[in-house]
Amino acid sequence: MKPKKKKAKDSKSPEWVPAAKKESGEFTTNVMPGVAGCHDGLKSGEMHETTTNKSIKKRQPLKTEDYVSGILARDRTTLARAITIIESNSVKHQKQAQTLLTELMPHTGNSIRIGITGVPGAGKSTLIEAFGLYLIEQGHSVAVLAIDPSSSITGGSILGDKTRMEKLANKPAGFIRPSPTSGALGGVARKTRETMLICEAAGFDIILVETVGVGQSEITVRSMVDFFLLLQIAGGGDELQGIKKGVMEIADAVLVNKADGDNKPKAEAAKQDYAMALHYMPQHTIGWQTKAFTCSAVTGEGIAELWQVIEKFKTITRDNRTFAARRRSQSREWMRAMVEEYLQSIFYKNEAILHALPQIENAVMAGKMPATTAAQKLVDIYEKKV
Ligand SMILES: Nc1nc2c(ncn2[C@@H]2O[C@H](COP(=O)(O)OP(=O)(O)OP(=O)(O)O)[C@@H](O)[C@H]2O)c(=O)[nH]1
Ligand SMILES: [Mg+2]
Repeated sequence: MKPKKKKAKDSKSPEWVPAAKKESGEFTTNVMPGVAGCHDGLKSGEMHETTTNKSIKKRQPLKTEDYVSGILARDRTTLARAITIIESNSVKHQKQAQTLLTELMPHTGNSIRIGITGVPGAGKSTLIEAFGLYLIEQGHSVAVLAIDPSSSITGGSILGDKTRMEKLANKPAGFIRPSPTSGALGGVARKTRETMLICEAAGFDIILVETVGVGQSEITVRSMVDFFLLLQIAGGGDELQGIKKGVMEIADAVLVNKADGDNKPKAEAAKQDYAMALHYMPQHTIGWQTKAFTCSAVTGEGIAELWQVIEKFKTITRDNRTFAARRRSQSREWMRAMVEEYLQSIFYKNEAILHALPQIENAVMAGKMPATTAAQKLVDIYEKKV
């Protein structure tokens, strides 16, 4: 027999109970008073950290001086938050980012900036992880940034890279920041350049910038690094992949990856082909002859040699002053590119231009007005000459 249910002390009967059960009070349903505090029995003041309003509150933005001191103290959280400010499109954040960069300028520049490009699947991320870990072992600190034109559309390789470079990401001397995801290449490039500067201020002495080899992004990365590495693979059907696109002409080294296992002889043969092709190409960096090498990002063979090549490059270009001269001209070109971008954006937002543009454009497209005349007309409208 079931034990009789005792009526709970503070319970009340429901509004209706069967008459027969009313007296005994053994009806199964009783109305209980609400739980004081939380469902887990804690008083309301003792709730878990994760459920308090405090934790879902927006993080307070830091003052510029706090960003500066945090970055100079090599605090990664502050660094990551500062990058978020740099990547933000809000006018307020952009202003703060510029003040921050100005403050940090004296602490930037003490690194070697290395660009790495190659067709999708060439092994860039795998190489960066192996190379980054090697460099950390040698006592360096390594920041990895990416300019990935495909990620803004698919978001795909961001996730991939984070898992592919897991070991490097977990090292205190390693820092990985995926490509900023919004905007045109110009905008992404600005953010990556500025991120590079604050990583330098945070003490990273080696900056690796990865880009997937799909055209314009390679030129963009070349324009922000000291050393440009083209990663190739053998047996991709098109042995001399870089030649057609002219990427080899802007490279400081060509590295044939995946030189391991059965693929080793093929990789060696590809290296010879590249060496031959490079022989006929003009020097890209004064005093430096671009050469071809092989490596395996998986076995690690050739990784130490790659660093030797880069160190040699650094010594030669520092001695002949190409290193500093290139950085100076890169800064000037960058500034000019920013001016162009800004002027273009205010031009096309101008009301008079917005008004006149469709008609003039149609006339050009219909072959009724020469493009040069049309451009001049638009500029005259902008300058209020007509
Ligand atoms: N055998 C061999 N496989 C490699 C080597 N390096 C990379 N791989 C493999 O090649 C594939 C692509 O490598 P990733 O490092 O993702 O190539 P990626 O160039 O970064 O590719 P995207 O970011 O998509 O452009 C992966 O499956 C790697 O494991 C290598 O040296 N040897
Ligand atoms: Mg990759």
